[in-house]
Amino acid sequence: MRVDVVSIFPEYLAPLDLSLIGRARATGVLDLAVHDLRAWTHDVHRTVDDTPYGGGPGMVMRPEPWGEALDALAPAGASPPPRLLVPGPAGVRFDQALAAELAAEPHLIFACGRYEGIDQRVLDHAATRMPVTEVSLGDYVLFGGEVAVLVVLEAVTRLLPGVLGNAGSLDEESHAHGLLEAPVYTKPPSWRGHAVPDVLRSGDHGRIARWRRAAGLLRTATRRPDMLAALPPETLDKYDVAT
Ligand code: 6GU
Repeated sequence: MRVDVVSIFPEYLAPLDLSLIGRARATGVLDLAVHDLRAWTHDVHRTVDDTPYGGGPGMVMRPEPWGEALDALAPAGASPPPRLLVPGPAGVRFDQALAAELAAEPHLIFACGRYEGIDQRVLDHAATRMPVTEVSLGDYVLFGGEVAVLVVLEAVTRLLPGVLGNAGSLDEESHAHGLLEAPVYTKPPSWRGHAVPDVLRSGDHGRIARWRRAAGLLRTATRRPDMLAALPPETLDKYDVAT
């Protein structure tokens, strides 16, 4: 997968060299480039922002540098076109389903806004050339899109083939089936007076699977009733009702 990130703070994306994302880059699974938006300015001050039309607080990112950046990174007529992602609090909520969708794309471009955001015409014009998705991490406000890019790329990269050693962990994890995962334990069997649940040490794989299912349901019901309500009823089985 090819990924381009455009930001006025490219250093903010330095963690993308680390850990499993760094390894995905080193092995060629992820071909990622971070670009400084100011490379596409032409004035001596390398201006990227200006005051908002209509008044109001803060500054808005001017369209010209963004237009040139997208011309350079998404050449006209590219097929398939890249998908443009614009992080911001007004976007659609990022979730595991969107992560899976993005993991299937050959080329993503992230446009990181700062200040009050990017002039809307940049998105409107880009949408005539490629799919554009504004994406939000949740209901709170950040300074800019850079941290969201770290989050989205981490969620997407671990879904790319060959990145996770054990692909089975993708299937069992929280959110994979619309439920939170059960708590996990390792050795020792008792620690500071807290014991590991006996069932997990029983060796009975059927009982263990049912315990994990029930524990995941209980967690989901107490912490995320919205997720429980969204579960299609046919995904509940007779054990869920019985335990
Ligand atoms: Cl993606 N960007 C900004 N600036 N604020 C946010 C966000 C993104 N998601 C939640 N708040």
